[in-house]
Amino acid sequence: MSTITFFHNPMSRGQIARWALEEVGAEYEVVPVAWDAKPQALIDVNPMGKIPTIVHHAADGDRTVTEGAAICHYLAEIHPEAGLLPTDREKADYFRWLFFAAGPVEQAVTGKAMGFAPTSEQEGMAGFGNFDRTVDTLEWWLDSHDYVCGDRFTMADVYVGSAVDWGLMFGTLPERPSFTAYATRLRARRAYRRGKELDGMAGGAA
Ligand SMILES: N[C@@H](CCC(=O)N[C@@H](CS)C(=O)NCC(=O)O)C(=O)O
Repeated sequence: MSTITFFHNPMSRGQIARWALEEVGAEYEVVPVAWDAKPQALIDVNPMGKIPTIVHHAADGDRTVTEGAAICHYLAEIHPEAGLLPTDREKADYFRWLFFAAGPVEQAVTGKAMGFAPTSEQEGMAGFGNFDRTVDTLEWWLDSHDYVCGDRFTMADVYVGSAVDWGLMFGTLPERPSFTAYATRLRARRAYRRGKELDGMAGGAA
């Protein structure tokens, strides 16, 4: 049995986990998930039935991880040799932007794509404030940082970078020079390209 079981559908956020798995050189087995016939083994470990979901077959038992951002960080933790964990100095930036992408960016982009926007009275309660505030804040950071933690690629870039990459590809994020430059740097990575090839997405469509 492989060390990791990866429940996956290439037309999904599963691509984020695929890229992370390739970055750390994990040994994993893919269980394909059709939306209209989800395997019971997926539902048993994740009643949400969502992708990505991984099960790590550790020496002391199985460990399930869901949520793309958590999977990225977990993989960096169990593969420290890949060098994608933050140093002490980098931790603040790493966790700040990893959670910013999983929270405000995800909410802002999903809301906009589905036609929801908070009124000005609701903005204080909405974690992302509004779409423009969230996007401008991400741009503010990437204007002066090549990667989330500065000049070095870390696992946070797989998740934050996927948000930017997908946003530009689907037009759910506006074109900004720092977004385009960041996505270009990430798309040149060997593990990114390998993941897209394995998912049959090497042409760029997600
Ligand atoms: N909060 C999850 C979201 C995962 C998610 O929504 N995945 C979608 C595909 S992109 C899914 O599995 N949809 C199938 C369904 O909801 O039945 C994460 O961050 O990983």
